[in-house]
Amino acid sequence: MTVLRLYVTPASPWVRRVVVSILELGIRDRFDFVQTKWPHSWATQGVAHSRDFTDATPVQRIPALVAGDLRLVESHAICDYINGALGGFRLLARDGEARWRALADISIANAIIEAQVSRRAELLRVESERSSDFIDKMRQRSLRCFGVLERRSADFGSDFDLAQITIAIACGYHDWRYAADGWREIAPKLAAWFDAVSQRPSMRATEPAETPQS
Ligand SMILES: N[C@@H](CCC(=O)N[C@@H](CS)C(=O)NCC(=O)O)C(=O)O
Repeated sequence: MTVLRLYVTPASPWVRRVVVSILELGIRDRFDFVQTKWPHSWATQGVAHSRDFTDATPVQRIPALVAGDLRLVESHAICDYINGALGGFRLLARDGEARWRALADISIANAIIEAQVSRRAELLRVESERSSDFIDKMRQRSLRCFGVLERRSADFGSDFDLAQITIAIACGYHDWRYAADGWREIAPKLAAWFDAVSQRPSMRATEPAETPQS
């Protein structure tokens, strides 16, 4: 059986959606997780990475997956692969209406995560180079999307599928880095749903933590 090598860090919401998917599918033993290190300068500068990481991903971002001679260098491709090749399509329908509906929610949650990570990179710049306009744009985007997910949450089913996983990770990252934005006040039903799913073993095992810098 091929061991799959996944490059990770606990601070990354993109990594977390992959790891939660793996844990939810009960296939952790198929993977070797490789912890990566990132000085805060990653936000604006190239980082000196190990040879094996650079071989795994020319993009030099995480998550990255090596599965034999296959290399997948972004979280959605990795989740799609895990779901189809190893998970019997249990987290995301193979095709049809259920897939399109899930992708609609995933694309909103992904937009929140993109805004969160872009904002984080901006905040890591030296203060004199930071754009408060850009930070505010990312904040507004996140909050607008949380507002839409609040309305969607009334229709959430009981399956913790890839759409729900990605939404939960967006909520968790906002609590971790940007709680002062007040997303919970904008989306109280979503927050209550998130508090419940946060108790799942997969979510508890992947709570965000800072990345080792060296
Ligand atoms: N769209 C990509 C985004 C991956 C991403 O931005 N990862 C961040 C960590 S949260 C990263 O590796 N950043 C390092 C860099 O941009 O140099 C995905 O879904 O995997």
